[in-house]
Amino acid sequence: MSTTDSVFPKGFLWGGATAANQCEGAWDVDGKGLSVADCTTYKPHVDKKDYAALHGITSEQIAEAEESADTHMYPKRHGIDFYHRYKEDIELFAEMGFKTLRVSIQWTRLFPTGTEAEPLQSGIDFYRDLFRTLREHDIEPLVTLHHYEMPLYLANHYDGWGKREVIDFFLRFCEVCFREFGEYVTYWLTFNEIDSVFRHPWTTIGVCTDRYAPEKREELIYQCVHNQFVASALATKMLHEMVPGAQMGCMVTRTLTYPENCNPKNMLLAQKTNRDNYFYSDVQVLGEYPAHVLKYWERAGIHVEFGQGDEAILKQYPVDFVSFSYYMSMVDSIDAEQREKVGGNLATGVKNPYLPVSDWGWQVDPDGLTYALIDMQDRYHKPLFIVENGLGAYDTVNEDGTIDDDYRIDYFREHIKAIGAAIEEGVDVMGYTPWGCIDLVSMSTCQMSKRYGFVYVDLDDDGNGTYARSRKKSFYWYKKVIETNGADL
Ligand code: BGP
Repeated sequence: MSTTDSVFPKGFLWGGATAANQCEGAWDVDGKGLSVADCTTYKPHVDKKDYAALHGITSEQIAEAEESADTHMYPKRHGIDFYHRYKEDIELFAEMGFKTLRVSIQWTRLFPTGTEAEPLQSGIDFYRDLFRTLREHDIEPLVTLHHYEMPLYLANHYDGWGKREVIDFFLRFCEVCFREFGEYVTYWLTFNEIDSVFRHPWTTIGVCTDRYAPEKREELIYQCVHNQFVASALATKMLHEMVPGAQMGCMVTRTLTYPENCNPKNMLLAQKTNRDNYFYSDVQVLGEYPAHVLKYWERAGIHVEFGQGDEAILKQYPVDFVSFSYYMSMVDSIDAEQREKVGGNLATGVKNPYLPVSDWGWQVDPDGLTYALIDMQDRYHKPLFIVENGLGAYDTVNEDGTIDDDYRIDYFREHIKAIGAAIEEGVDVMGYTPWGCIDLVSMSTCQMSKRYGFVYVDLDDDGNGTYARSRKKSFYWYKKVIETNGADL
């Protein structure tokens, strides 16, 4: 098969996605400060108390982590040591033919507490070299500015993203990024999965829910989100001013929800869930709050502080493109109580009888990706970028060191076909970066054994292993997919 048989546009950005806090390791070197990610747990299956910390860490635990930052409070501290091995890893990505690599910048490598007036040179040097190396391999960096990596200091002293000052701290960080890395980076993303705030308030916005009275929590979370919306718009403005030609995208989780059946009550329920999911991209793309959210705040007595001119800022500086993660679809039912559930570690819901589930209970649904793409195109009329998708699975290493991950190949084949189907319907898709293209530490479970990669990393859940990299069967398969621009699946 040749590229001429492909439905994918020329220049389609095939690649892979990572996040710094899940792969870099080197959590305390060269002056780096602690981030919220450094204070979740490494071994949730061993220590239940720590596992609870993932969903709202207590202030005592934070204090403990700040002082000692040792033993059980360090999930992603070691990562896969990408910080020291990125050159070797980029060689492997280049061998697969990657056109792009999604990485993130740890705020705490540049500003250890987030509040310093000047950035650390060590952080600048590291990321400059990372981006330069990518460019030397003809790999376009796709850079997330904020991927669950808020400085711990800000989380502790500013109610996470709750205080307005955090916007200025973030913009100072952005300014350094655009100035220092702008010559290498064209595509930027502001906040990873900005809609995850209620699922993981600690991870996303540094809000330790235990600290606040229940009736205040929701209001605070919305305040954080609003501050992030404003920060996102101002970062977009700044990027356009500082780096001509560069583009900013938002990043949301697209969790498509189906009604259980054609009962109009279920239709309404699913519509509400989908609308709530769209809220975050609606504001960043359309530049205004949807009426249903404002109405809800009114009903619930939620008061969110808007700065003077915030509405105009949101309207004037929408993002250039829409990026999203897509892993699964969900089902809504008014009879949910009586239905069988799928117990994902990220989201739980009613089981869809038509879909298989992954080892972690995520419902695998390639057609849902076609649906999501078409739906988003109709809603936003902007280019779309799938910046996360993939199958977390247990891999087995054969005696000769090979890994036959045919299940992963099957997963990707079906999802790439699904993207092709949307393209044939006229959807403008910029690229596709499967999540965890090299095995890395899981965000939700902090396990290494939940593997997504084309590249295997010899490391187990307890941190044992050589860190050696090896090519899985899917590595060769994906290489061929890229070579033929998606024609040979
Ligand atoms: C997304 C996050 C990633 C990533 C991925 C897979 O929600 O943006 O950081 O980890 O999910 O999730 P997990 O690692 O929990 O399997």
